Amino acid sequence: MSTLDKFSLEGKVAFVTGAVYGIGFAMAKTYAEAGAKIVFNARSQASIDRGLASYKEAGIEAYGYVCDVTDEIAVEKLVKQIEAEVGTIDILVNNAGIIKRIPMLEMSIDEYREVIDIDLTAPFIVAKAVIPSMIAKGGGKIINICSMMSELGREDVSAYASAKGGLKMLTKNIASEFGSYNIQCNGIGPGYIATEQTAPLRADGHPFNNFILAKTPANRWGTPEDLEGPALFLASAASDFVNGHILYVDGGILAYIGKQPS
Ligand code: NAP
Ligand code: GCO
Repeated sequence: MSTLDKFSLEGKVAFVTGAVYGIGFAMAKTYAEAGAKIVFNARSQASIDRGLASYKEAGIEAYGYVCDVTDEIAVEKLVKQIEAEVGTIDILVNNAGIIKRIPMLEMSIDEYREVIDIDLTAPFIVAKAVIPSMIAKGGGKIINICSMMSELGREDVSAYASAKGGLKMLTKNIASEFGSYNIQCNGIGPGYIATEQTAPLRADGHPFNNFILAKTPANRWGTPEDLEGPALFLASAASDFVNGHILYVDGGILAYIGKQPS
């Protein structure tokens, strides 16, 4: 197989959770361009319909299912439904996620638990449902969407940072426990990406906007498209000996102390 052929996903089934828009949609679109069948889920039929329309507009015939990733029974049923209707899942991307920006002393335990449930427990639930068939098939790829907050803290994101830090270690543990079954589990750690999730931080004149530009050597917010190449690499045979790695796609944020005062 030539090196470029290793990036092909022909004949593969890719399940990208929460891939209605944003980062997940960009990754799924790339996987489709590489030949994969695309499966995604969301919490409402309205979101599914929105996603299906977007995929259709991009010329992609995706499969969308209503399923809350925190519901273990529903996830187990969904995986069996996908296997029956689409095929065994070769590539799982745990993309679905939320953030709550609340000062820790003001955050309720229910708010904390909601973030942990979606951003950390759900990737465990979905991976646990998918791995047995990957083992039976002879291997697979699992990609967990981590964050700058897998490495760094900041005010008001205690639940999110706890979840994304844990997701980094869940990634390494899945890599350790299932590497012998030819399953590679890696993470992608996006920097600050312009999506609906970060829209509040990019509002006109929001001080955080200038803060992030000063913390990013690339001096710009990332776009979901910046994640397409790294996502294809980790989903393809090109990364068959990469396992337990968190690939940060951050424009250099983690390497940079920040723009020095002029
Ligand atoms: P987004 O635009 O807010 O999209 C999040 C997606 O997740 C939506 O489609 C949402 O669908 C879905 N979702 C949320 N909770 C769900 C649940 N319980 N069950 C099923 N689907 C659920 O987010 P994004 O910015 O693209 O981020 C995607 C991932 O990247 C997240 O894990 C996020 O933490 C991570 N990330 C984002 C950035 C960034 O700067 N944007 C940086 C690093 C990491 P519905 O709400 O319609 O159900
Ligand atoms: C925030 C942002 C970040 C990004 C991302 C950075 O409030 O700090 O939402 O958390 O979403 O996770 O990698």
